[in-house]
Amino acid sequence: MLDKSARPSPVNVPNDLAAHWMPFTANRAFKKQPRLLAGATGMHYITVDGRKIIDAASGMWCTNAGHGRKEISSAIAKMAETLDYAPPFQFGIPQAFELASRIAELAPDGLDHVFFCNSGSEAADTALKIALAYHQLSGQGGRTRLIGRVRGYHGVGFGGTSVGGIVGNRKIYGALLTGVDHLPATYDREKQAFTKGEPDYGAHFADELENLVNLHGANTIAAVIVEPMAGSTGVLPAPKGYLKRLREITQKHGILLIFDEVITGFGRLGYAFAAERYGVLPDLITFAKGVTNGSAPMGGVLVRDTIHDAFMNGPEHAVELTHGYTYSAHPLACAAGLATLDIYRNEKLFERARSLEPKFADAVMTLKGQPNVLDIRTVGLTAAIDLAPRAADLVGKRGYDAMVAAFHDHDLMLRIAGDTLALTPPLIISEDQIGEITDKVGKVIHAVA
Ligand code: PXG
Repeated sequence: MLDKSARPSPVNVPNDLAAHWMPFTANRAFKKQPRLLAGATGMHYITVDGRKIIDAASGMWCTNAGHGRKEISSAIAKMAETLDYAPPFQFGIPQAFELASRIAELAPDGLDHVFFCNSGSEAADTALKIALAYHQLSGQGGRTRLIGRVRGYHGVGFGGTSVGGIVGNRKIYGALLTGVDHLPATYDREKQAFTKGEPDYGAHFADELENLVNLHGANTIAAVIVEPMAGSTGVLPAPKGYLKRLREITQKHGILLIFDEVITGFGRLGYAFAAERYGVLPDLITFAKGVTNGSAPMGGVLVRDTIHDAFMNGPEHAVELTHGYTYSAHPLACAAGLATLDIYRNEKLFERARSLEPKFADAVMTLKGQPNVLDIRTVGLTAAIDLAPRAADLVGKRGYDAMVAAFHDHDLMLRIAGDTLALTPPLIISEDQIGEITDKVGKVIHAVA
């Protein structure tokens, strides 16, 4: 039963945590020892008890320009006062068109159209649906299979969950979509451990697509979706040449290639999109998170001209794509997005990430040799440290303990994926702060040894 009686409580501290069923959270453990945040500025969060916590996670891979950016909050406030909501179906706002053009300008040539939604999950499902619809319109309606990858994460919609390859996220949800298959993961610790950047070993993992084509028939496969760097599953950079090979094979067989850049978009790997870093042109790119610096929910799909144009037929009064959301291109998110892109451009944050990459990689690699460290991977301004599980039946416990110790005892915010610690700081990070985070992570690793 919820206790709804009024009780005096300190500012910002709720007196009952029961009602909020928290997402992707160990609810019972959290509610016994909460990690409550009250504010944020620059590289730091402020906890409800007034502690300053350095953010090594960009919130959740979102705040690439750092926290509390006044340019963004004022743009949101101004828009909220001017235009609270506008229907995105059959009506539009100038800011949506401007933002779409600005994003398309940042994307590789040829990806010139943007379909807006509100999250990475919606972006992944939207991209899969566009791929299916495109084939249907092109007289290839038999292409209905979708291929994801083991250890891939594409959000929590039924489409994204189905093509996703993280067992724990799938196994309690039944059959999911039919006609889905998966490429193998690109990680082999024996061959790749302690690599900075893209591993030399592993381009051949893309060849497995040929086997899936042989098994199912190319004319049944609509699309392949992969993250250029698998983030949620613990930072797995694409092996050298892997994405190019995937592009060659998909192209050869008329299969669309979707890059899920929800994490890698907007500077994380030193470029606007990872597609640019790897010199590979996919057919669709999904994005979210960094597009608004996390300040308002927004996601979207960048679509290649040829695909978009295939829809622009039929009677002009008719809807071309029967898909969209009440909050697609929401005014507040559009305002936030425009202000965010100004900051990225004016402060050259993507270039900054690129120039900091070697220093960041060197710093994090100094943790090699610390207790229980099995592997360290780095790419762009992102790194992961695999710790050994506490025991076979306690997988994830050491990682969880590390996150808790970091927050309560070391004023550090980390992300975890099982026993892997993920570091993905805002791109405004200073070299001193890289050192500070690395020192703190070292202490945390010792604390959970
Ligand atoms: N695709 C990718 C590649 C993602 O990383 C999503 C889709 C889904 O986005 P939404 O906005 O629906 O959550 C994501 C989300 C982590 C972590 O700690 C990563 C994500 C979300 C939460 C935590 O690694 N990625």
